[in-house]
Amino acid sequence: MKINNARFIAAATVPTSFPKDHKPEIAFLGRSNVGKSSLMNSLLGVKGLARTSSTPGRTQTINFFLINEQFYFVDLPGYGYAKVSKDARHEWGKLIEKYLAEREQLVLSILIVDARHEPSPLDLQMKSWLQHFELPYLVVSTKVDKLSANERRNSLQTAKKVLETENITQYSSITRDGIKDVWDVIQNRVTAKQ
Ligand SMILES: Nc1nc2c(ncn2[C@@H]2O[C@H](COP(=O)(O)OP(=O)(O)O)[C@@H](O)[C@H]2O)c(=O)[nH]1
Ligand SMILES: [Mg+2]
Repeated sequence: MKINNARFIAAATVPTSFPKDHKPEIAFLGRSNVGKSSLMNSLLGVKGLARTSSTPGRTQTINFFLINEQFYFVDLPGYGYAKVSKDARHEWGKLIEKYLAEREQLVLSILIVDARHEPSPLDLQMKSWLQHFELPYLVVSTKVDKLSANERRNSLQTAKKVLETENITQYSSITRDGIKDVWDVIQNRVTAKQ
């Protein structure tokens, strides 16, 4: 897809601040530091739109980026950050749950996992959740540039087994390996909605 325009629209802490123009939304979720911002930036071919950072857990807002005036990338706060208080985690859960369960214009959820590690129980829980709500999803296993060809094969096999899904694309935000597959899925879902 040719990106003509990508811009930040809103950082929301409550559903009333979500955009109201009913454009299709693609949500990105995954544990803190998994490479979520890097995935979004590399898909768009920009640097620094969705902020990348080495201090995980900083983003506690739902951030909306409008792409080509047509659809949104939605950056959900990363989960599983140990230093966040129990209360903050609870608030996080409620906001995300509300977004995923009730957002009508959500056409695709992209769950990001780290190709170097076995997906965690929280990752599996997120995937089960998406399935439970019958939300179309794609798992993107990122950072494959760090793996050898053999490790890549094993990583994919393990991720499929642990997450109990075939719906996984391997990716690298550095080499942009897998970018066509991810965009194909996004584009299909965006057009399906229109
Ligand atoms: N080698 C490599 N590093 C990556 C990749 N994606 C993200 N990173 C690094 O992982 C760290 C966390 O990335 P970030 O996008 O901020 O993660 P987020 O917290 O999930 O948004 C940063 O140091 C990135 O440079 C990738 O595909 N390959
Ligand atoms: Mg981020």
